[in-house]
Amino acid sequence: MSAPTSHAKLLNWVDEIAQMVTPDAIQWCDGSQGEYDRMIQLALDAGLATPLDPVKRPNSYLFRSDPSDVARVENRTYIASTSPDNAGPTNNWIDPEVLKTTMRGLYKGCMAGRTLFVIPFSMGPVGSPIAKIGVEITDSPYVVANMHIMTRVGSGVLKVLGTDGEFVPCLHSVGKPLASGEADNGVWPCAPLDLKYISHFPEERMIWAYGSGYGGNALLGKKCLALRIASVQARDEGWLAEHMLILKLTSPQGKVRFVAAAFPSACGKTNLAMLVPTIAGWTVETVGDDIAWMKFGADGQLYAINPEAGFFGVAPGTSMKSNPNAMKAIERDTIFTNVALTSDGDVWWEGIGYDPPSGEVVDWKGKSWQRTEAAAHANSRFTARAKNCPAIAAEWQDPAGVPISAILFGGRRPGTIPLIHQARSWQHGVFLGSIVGSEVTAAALDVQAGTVRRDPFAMLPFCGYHMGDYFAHWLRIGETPGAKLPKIFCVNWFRKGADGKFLWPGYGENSRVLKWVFEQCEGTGQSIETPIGIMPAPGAIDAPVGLTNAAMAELLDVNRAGWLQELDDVRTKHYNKFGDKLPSALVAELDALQARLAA
Ligand code: SAT
Ligand code: MN
Repeated sequence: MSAPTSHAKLLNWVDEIAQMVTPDAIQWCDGSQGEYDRMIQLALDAGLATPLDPVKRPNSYLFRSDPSDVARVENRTYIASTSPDNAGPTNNWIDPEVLKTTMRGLYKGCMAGRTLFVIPFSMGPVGSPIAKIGVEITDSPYVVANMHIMTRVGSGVLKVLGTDGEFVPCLHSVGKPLASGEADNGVWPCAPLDLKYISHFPEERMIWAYGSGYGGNALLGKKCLALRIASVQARDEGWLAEHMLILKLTSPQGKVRFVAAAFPSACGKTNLAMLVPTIAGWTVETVGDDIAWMKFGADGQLYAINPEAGFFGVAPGTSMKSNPNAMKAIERDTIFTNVALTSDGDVWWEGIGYDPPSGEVVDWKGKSWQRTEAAAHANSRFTARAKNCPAIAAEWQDPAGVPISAILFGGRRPGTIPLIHQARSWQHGVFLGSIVGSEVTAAALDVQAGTVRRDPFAMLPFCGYHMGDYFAHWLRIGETPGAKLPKIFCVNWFRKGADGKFLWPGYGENSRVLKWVFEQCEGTGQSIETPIGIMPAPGAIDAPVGLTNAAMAELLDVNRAGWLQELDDVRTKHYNKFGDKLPSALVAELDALQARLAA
């Protein structure tokens, strides 16, 4: 098939890669429905996909990955900048030339027996001035189909690229060449863990991934381009590329505020973005559930776009109670990965809100489920189209973005961190973002789930440069002349009581907290000053039905001893890592907070 572009740099790159990886065929993707269907057919033929019941779950498919290839692999994720100082202490640095030599060795002949797909994609509406174009080369039809949902793929993108437009080259291979006559035959193709590489070359704006077919390791527009590479571009160009959902909050009076919120992977961003308020008259609509690109508008406000076109959401725990909008978004046209299959040809997972129908349940490993282990993998996912979500906001594709009034930071914290507190200033807010901690979830393969780790701005696995410089960049953004900055808040839905149970019901009840955020933006909120920042005055947040006054007080308690311990941990185990790249303004915030707590 001849190439549908005359973009010389792109053609040369595809040529050069093809010579290295020696595919059987090359196919340029056009993003059409026919192409999507052909990708699914290839996966069905290879025994890698199962069609779901066409009445219960129209146009939807289940994939089961290899049990070794179920999540991002942080210790195989590299930032290959020329100097280790550009990657910083929180990234795995490797010399770009050394890495290229190693990876060229792996890529050599790696697409034998397979088709090389070229996927031109846009992060953000095609042609929008804030969108960025990437081109992914992959040998995985699963990746092509997922990219169709998660990004804007196709000929329109090539048109925008023209003959010399800028694009981020993204090379991906599952790392499993096929011998002549060999087929996948139901075995998810990937390479062993120690041969997997998720590599970023920030200075060249280039991505090379090898050996994994899963999620953020393989859908290179998402974490690799829209966060790791884009964060470097944002630093250089004066904007923000963040791991944040974007939601539209409308008051009973019809006043609209947009809120962005950063939480680590698998901490409920999708649920918050699609929340159904329990308080009368309020609505939440979704602009994005994972990534926000924010730039200043002429009026000095920060405007955010969601660069994605779909949701790659965590399945377990998603139910009509926790997230009815997600449940509706996945009713059709959805790819499920590593969930369980029921006897009536539908999907099932832990926390879906009902028992599976009688008959055999096939677990995520493809075995008859014996009920001794989870039926769905903890990081099993749905890939769903944003346009199928009933809560999608009218503005979700607005190329101008939406003006952000408030930014929330949060994580899973069983103790110390209250339900909500507000930063006293932008600088204090940057400090709060820089010290976010969260219990580790199943979204990454190689970190111990359950322990609390610092995850500044929820960007620990996604910042493409030195985290100390990233903090400085956030501080600089706050000094932009004429800026009308969003207010910054910290939230914690996950505080536990002495009995080990969650104190706060979460989900739709989080609307009570959003209402206070809205009121603070309007200047009508009732608040008090505390040593840790601004907090709701007693009674300013209505307690959900059934929540005792004592529980509410505990949720909003300033635990001085806990905070002092927290700050000691920040000083000695977190901030100390950044050396002279740690902005002195943040140390000043730490000292001042400690002094206020000790007073
Ligand atoms: O990185 S993924 O896209 O696989 C999901 C996540 O960790 O948020
Ligand atoms: Mn994420």
